[in-house]
This record gives sequence, structure tokens and C-alpha cells, in this order.
Amino acid sequence: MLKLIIFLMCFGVIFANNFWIVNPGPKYPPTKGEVWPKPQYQIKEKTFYIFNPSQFKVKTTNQTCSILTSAIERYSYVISNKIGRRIRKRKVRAHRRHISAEGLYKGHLNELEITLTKPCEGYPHLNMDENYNLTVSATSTLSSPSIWGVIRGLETFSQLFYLSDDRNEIRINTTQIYDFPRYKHRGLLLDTSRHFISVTNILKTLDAMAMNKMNVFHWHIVDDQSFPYKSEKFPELSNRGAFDSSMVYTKEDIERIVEYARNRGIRVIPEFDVPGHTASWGSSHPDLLTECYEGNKVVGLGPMNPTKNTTYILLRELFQEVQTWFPDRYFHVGGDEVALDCWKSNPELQEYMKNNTLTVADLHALFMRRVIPLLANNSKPIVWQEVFDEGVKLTKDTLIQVWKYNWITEMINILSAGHELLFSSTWYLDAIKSEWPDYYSPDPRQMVYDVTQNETLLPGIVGGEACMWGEMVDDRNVINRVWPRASAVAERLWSTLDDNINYKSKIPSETYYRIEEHTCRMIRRGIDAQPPTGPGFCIA
Ligand code: CP6
Repeated sequence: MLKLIIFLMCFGVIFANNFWIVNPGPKYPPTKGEVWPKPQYQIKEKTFYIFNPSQFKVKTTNQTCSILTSAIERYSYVISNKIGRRIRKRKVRAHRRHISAEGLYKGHLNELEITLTKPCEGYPHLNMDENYNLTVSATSTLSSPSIWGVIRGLETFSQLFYLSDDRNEIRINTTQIYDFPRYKHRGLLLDTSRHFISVTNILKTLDAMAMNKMNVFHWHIVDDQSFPYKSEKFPELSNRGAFDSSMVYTKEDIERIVEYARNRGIRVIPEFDVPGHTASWGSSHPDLLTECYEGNKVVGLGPMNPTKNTTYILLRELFQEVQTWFPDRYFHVGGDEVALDCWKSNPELQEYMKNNTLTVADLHALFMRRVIPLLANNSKPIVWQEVFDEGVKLTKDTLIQVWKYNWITEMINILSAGHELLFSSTWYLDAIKSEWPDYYSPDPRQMVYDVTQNETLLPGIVGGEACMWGEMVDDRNVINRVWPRASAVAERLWSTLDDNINYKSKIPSETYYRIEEHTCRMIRRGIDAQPPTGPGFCIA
């Protein structure tokens, strides 16, 4: 009995410590209500409003649409439930009087008034408008000509809230923001072929992208190791090419992912990488691939066979289906790392090259030249840099993704040829030793400018992508491998590159504080991000 009483007393002490006594320890997180990625223009005052869910309303003037109503619902939930774990304390009045005496407390936040001045667009696109104006006061206002701008503004608005030091109330400072992105394509590549990633984790990834204002989900859906895309026209591709019959993406999965992304202003661009990286296609269609020789012996299968009509017929049919499931106008056809040696070793292809006086690089060019027109009429291709390097004539609306070394020279060559490009070389998330500061510093436009001193080339760099290749990540670690490291890329692509922040100088401590707060914010909202820098804590 005595033991039980002692036990209960101990429990009581622990309980009191955890829940009723405010921890007077270090102020943490180090910033409160700072926005990631950093807005272009922000004035933040010391005065603040108190948020009380039962006293707060969101109103829309002008236009509304289903994307807007569902965004308002999502963010109302976040603001009411995800700002941090609060402590109920009794002496609210005395406390309030104290801060009021300092003249900082300006009253309650009553309302957010959203003004969308143009009709909603249905799908996000490369040239969508993402600018917004946000003013926080008792009656706050958010306005934008575009639904996508409103979504970015709601994200910002939700990030401005923070808990008071005693964790007793939710506050938001008097603030004015005018914001827009620096680059229009801010992507994340996710590879779902080397390991299968569940739909749940893809949706989580989209949530995290929205928190970081990223707007393109580049879905590297199939590759050598597996073919998880479940085609209705060619079911054998995943029947034989997926790791397991449970590890596939059906039409319904894809439609759900595309719709989820659309509601967050995120485009979904599929990549079907050809003619290399296609071993998994060979499980059901070995005749698509080239037999590689050593001497006069076949030693395995290599890239797709560029000389067979049947290759292009299958691709045309498949791409047609893919493009009805993925509404984005852009389609990534890969073109990287083609095993040209295999093509060189094959007697039939040797014969073909001899008869047509072609090199193997010409063969790659010929393949890409035939594949790109298989895409739907109004659609535009994205290719990896090798396709440009190997001399394929590309239309000016083809985006070229730079991923290899010597990226500055490569970018200058591509831009000088009049093409637009995406930059990825320094943003490989599978580089396990790289942390967010390594991704934060390099800016593609600045690197090109430093070498050329020529501003006219810079607009051709339309954006970039962080790349999460799938060899070393599966469903258990993909989220914390990507976040918050990809947040560094997100801020580089959104925010102004001011003179204090570039790849040659030290990252200011302000940025370290902000990413710490942002990481905790992602954790509170259900993204199990890893610690950004070092010791710290997050009360989720
Ligand atoms: N898979 C495909 C990959 C890579 C590429 N394409 C890759 C190459 C080098 C590194 C990381 C990834 N795994 N299809 C290159 C674009 Cl370091």
C-alpha cells in the first residue's frame, strides 16, 4: 500500500513537471513565426494579435472554387491544431495585462479576407502566377490574381503563427508581405523504381512540398529495377516488371496523386526514361531491348532497340495512355546514361550504322528524334542533358535537365543554343554526406553570371529539381532523407539571392534558426523530417 502511495506521488511529480509547470529553459525554437522559404518583401512589427479558433473566420470576396474551399479547410485545420502543443495556464488575465502594458498586444485576430481577382485555373502549369499580397492585422487580407498565389499565401499565413513563450496562446505579428518566386519550376524528383514508395508517402511528400512552396513533382516512376506503373493497355509490363503485384501504381492511385497535387498547386510530371534504364521493360518485352555481345556471344540485354518499328509502336500506345492519366503538358522522356557500348557490340546495329553511316551517338539522336513526336500534340518534352550533348536537334520548347559535372559550361552551352534548362547537378539528395547547407548555397543563375557576366542568358534557367534517387531509400527512410534537406533547394529556388547569401559566402545564422523552426513545423504537421543541423528539440 505504502509502495503504491509513493508510486502515485512520484507519478504526480512527473505529471506536474511535464504539464503544469512551464519550462523556464532556453528559448527554443530560436525564431517564432518566420517563413520558409523567405518571402521577397516582408515588414514585420513587434505588435501581435492573439488567435482563438472560435473567434476567427475566413471570408472570400470575388472568386472562389473547389481548390480554394479545400485549401481554406486544410489551413484552418493547421492553424487551429498544428502550431504547437499548448499549456493551459490559469493566470491568463494578469499575463495579458502585463504584455498589454508593453503595448505589444493589439487584440484578437478576427478574420482573413481572401480576394482572388481572376477566375480559378484548373491545373497548375509552368507559367502560372504565384504572387500574393498578405497583410496581417485584426482583419487580415490575402489577395492574388491567381488561385496558385492564394495557396502560396495561405501557406505563408499559416507559418506566421507561433506560441507565446509560456505556450499559453497562439500569436501572429502585424505583418505585410509581397511575395513571388524567383524560379518558376521548383521540383522534386522521386524515383519509385529502385524501391517501391507507397501512395501514402507520396501524398506526404506532396504535403511537404506545399509547405516549401515547391511546385513540380517529377515522378521517375519506372527504371531498370522495377516497373510499378500498372498500364491498362500493357498489363504485362507491371505483371512481370514490378517487384510484387502489391507494388504497383494503378490508374486510381495516379489520379488520386495528381488530384492531391493539383489542390496544392503542384504539377505532376511523369518520367518514362528511354532508351536506357529500361531493363524492367524486358521482363515482359525482351524484344524491345538490344542484345549486347561479347565477341559473338550474347551476354545480356541493353537499351531499347532503336531500329525496330515495334519499339516505337509500343511507346506511342503507352505514352498515349500515360498522358491521359497525367494531365501536365510536360513529359520527361529521359535519355540519360544510354549504354552505347551495347549498341556498338550488336551485329545487327553495326550493320545498320554502316549502311546509314551513323555513329552510336547518332543512333541515340535518331531514337530521341523518333520518340519525342510520339507525345500528344500540345505536349512538351523534358530530356536529360545527354540528349543535347549527343547532338539531337531539339525544339526550343524542350527543357533540358542538367545533372552532370561541369554544369556551368554545360548550362552556358545549352543557353547559348537558345534552350531552356532545369538545374540539378548540386541537388542530389542521395549524396548522403551532403547536408542542407551544401544544397543551399549553389545558385544556377549566379554561377552562370559569374562566368559570363551576361544577364541575357539567365532567364533560360527556368528552375531546378532536387533529386531523390531510390537505390538507398525505401518507404521507411525516404521522408527523413528528403526533408529538410530539400527545403534548402526550395528556398534557393523561391527566394531572392541577396548579396549576403551566395555560394561563396557563409550562410547567416538567421537561416540556421529559420530552418530549425521550419523543420519542427514540418514535424508538427506529420512530416518526420531529420534534425537539420545538430542538437536541438522539437515539441511536436
Ligand atoms: N538513375 C537514372 C540514376 C541516375 C540517373 N538516371 C543517377 C546517376 C548518378 C548519380 C545518381 C543518380 N540512378 N535513371 C542520372 C540522371 Cl550520382
